[in-house]
Amino acid sequence: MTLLLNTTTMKTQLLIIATSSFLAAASCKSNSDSPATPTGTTPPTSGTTTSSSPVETNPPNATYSSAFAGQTRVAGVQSTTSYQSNVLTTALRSPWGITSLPDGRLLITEKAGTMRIATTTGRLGEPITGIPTVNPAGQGGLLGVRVDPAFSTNRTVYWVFSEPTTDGNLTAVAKGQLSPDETRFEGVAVIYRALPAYRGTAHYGGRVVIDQAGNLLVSTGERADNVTRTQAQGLNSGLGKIVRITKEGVPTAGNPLASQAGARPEVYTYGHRNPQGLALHPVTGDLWQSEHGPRGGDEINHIQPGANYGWPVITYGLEYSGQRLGEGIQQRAGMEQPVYYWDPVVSPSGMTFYSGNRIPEWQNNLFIGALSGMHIVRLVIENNRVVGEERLLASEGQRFRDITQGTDGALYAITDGGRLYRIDRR
Ligand SMILES: [Ca+2]
Repeated sequence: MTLLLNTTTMKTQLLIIATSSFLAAASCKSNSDSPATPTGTTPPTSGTTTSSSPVETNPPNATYSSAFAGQTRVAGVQSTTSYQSNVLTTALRSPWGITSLPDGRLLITEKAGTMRIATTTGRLGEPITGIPTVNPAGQGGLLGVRVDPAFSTNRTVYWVFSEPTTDGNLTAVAKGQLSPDETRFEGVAVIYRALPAYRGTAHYGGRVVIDQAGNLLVSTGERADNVTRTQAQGLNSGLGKIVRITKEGVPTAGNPLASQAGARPEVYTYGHRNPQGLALHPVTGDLWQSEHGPRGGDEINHIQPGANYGWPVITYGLEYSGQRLGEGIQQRAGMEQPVYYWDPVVSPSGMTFYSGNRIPEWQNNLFIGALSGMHIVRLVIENNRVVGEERLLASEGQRFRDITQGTDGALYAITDGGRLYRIDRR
């Protein structure tokens, strides 16, 4: 597919149309490893199979002990419902964020600064114009995306991006209205900037979700370097935070830390490193988050307003040099424990809870794209604790960047390599 990716856009579109049906047929896989069933049928089974063995079999980097049972290397589980994955297209260019439009099609950002609409059969639209310039260097680019709950009437889309400024780069949020012909964004405005800017190209965070009250919850990174890292603990900095703002970009009234002296009023939680995943629980409405940790410290957090999530003071990981981080502590009073962590890391990125009825055993499970892990994580969660972990699509060899639930109840996932997957009951 290298040739396809290097062709002109127009030729690419034609090739995609021609190849998508082939891909859909040829790349259909299921959760069966049986060579006797090449079309991917899984023998019917019932009941949840729980293995006592964690899915991770490699040794950890650190020798630290977890704070509670089930915080890492929980028992492995295996889906018993027969499901399949289809590659709908391979022609995306470093896709980063995916979300559903009300009509079921998918809106997808591409890192270099473009956004496209994909049908659920994998047909891609032309890049939508009118998007402010992004700095795509390093980990930057056009990042997370969500559509307004009233998109059908207001056509409004919100996205996160790395904005180049004269002082450096920063994580910014923009919004615009998709034109009726879907070719461009109109009335585009940058509504939030996580200050200060910094001359680096790593750890932007970059997800956005819209809570039940209609506020934007946005994750920002601490920009990676030692000189900015400590700003994750500073309430006067926009780095290493989850911020809560209105659709106009104004700090939401009643934000939990706004009354503290010197605190930025948009801060919702702090002490984050590089949070690339946000998702709202379909039953409780609570915010959950994934965060890239250091070597051995990737986390899932259950977000409590105003709380401190500890970075860089506490972590289960090490510096990438192998040295301990700071005081080498994993717990401190006043700092939240992750609900779950991975050592070695899987590099958790975009995520979603499953609330569909296509695969009932997946309901309220958390699905997370893993980059270095090259699979989709499925976490079974009960009473806000992880009780089971499964790795999906591990044989695909893809860096999964984001995953969302379609209006049809299927899961749709994108990979750094340009693939769009559909995952559904078989
Ligand atoms: Ca933490």
